[in-house]
Amino acid sequence: MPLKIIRDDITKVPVDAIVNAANKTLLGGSGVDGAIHRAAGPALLEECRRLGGCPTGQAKITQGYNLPATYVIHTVGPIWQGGNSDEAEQLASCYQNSLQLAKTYDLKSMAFPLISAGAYGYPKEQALEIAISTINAFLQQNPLLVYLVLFTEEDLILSHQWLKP
Ligand code: AR6
Repeated sequence: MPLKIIRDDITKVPVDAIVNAANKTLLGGSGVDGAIHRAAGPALLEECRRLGGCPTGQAKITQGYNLPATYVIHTVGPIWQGGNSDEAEQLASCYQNSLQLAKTYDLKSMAFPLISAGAYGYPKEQALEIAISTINAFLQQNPLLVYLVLFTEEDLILSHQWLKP
């Protein structure tokens, strides 16, 4: 099944797992991370404290608590530094490791935000390209319903332009 690109608030999406664009501490932050912690409630932070952080490009799973999603997969995107510091490989690893975790947990559906494309400054077109190509490569081998959830109309339009042949 091909990737579905939608505009929504990821905290409202009823899937088996939503992915959080976290930082290495896994202790919360602004952007989508803040929104997920607010919607999930304080028990999420309690569980995150026990995880001991997460390296860039890796992913860890928790319960979803008050979210409609059953689980949250926390991944840490790279901070954009101009493009010559392995940012593309690290960003692709975020998607791959999150998808792999979903497979390990036998999940049927999951939703990603556009990792690194906010506070971490990754250029949106390039972030979109990596998200779409990495997820679609995985979906050629694995049955899973995957949403890429964009937060603004502008990002959705950008994704349509990018998807044009
Ligand atoms: N639903 C879907 N997408 C959202 C939502 C939402 N509710 N809120 C924001 N976005 P960012 P990063 C989009 O900054 O760049 C945090 O402080 C947003 O428009 O959330 O990976 C962490 O703790 C953008 O396209 O994540 C880290 O310190 C995308 O989510 C740092 O920010 C990612 O923006 C991570 O930065």
